[in-house]
Amino acid sequence: MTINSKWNPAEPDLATICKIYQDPIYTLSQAEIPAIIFRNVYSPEQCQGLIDRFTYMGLMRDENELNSADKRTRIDIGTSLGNRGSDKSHFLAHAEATHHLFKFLFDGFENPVDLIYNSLSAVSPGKDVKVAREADGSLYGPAIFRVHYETHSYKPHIDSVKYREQRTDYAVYRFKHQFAGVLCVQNADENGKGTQAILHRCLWNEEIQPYIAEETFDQYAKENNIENCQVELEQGDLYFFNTQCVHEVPPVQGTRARIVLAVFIGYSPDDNEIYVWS
Ligand SMILES: O=C(O)CCC(=O)C(=O)O
Ligand SMILES: [Fe+2]
Repeated sequence: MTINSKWNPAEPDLATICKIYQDPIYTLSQAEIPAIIFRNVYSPEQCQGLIDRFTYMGLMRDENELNSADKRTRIDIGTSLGNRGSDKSHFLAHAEATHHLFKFLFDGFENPVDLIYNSLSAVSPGKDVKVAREADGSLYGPAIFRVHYETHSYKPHIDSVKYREQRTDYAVYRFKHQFAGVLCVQNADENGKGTQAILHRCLWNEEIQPYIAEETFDQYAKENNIENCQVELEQGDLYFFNTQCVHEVPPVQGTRARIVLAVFIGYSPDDNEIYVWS
């Protein structure tokens, strides 16, 4: 660990972040900071309005409904490359349907997907931020709502179309770095602190892979004094992090779902395009 380098996120707003970092997204690609956090960029009233709409439309399970026959601990609204990418034509058709849905899904609200793209643009000087696409123009899903119910967790992992999924047949494979953007639409556990992500100051490499595979990363991190950063989010906060840093989200507790709007992001310092997908 380098001396004098506490691993703190860049926050809370664009003006402050840009005063300190000339090229915030580059700084994030080097894992010099754990995250870029925009506080309070989407109002809690609008978050609640969207949740009500999704529930009435049957897009997510009503959390107040006890003993539902639906036992899924995660429900997606959108198109996941991770889950659907093995069948490319089906993935792209599903993504096209998501684009249609998202054309009207936010009517009457500020468009939260645009908010993520605009925020990303603002911290990425000189880059053109666009929905990920194949050479023929077909688009990936633009963003995804993930509704996580009680017990759902993400164990320590990384996300990488390059190093983990090896999606050589997708255009996003070209990027050197991958990030995630996550807007907190609802925190779990209304009385407690919610279920908050933990980012480890540890970029993935072959040597740490066994600890991830064997689910002993937490012990490895302790033994090696690996710093971490728990990103305490409130409803309406947005954060970006480097998904090549090992990260995790502890299990959701209680009946309130943890709901996020999430994207993945492909970036190379010498590429003027940034691709965003889900
Ligand atoms: O929900 C989050 O805050 C992060 C989830 C995650 O690990 C991911 O998007 O890959
Ligand atoms: Fe992840």
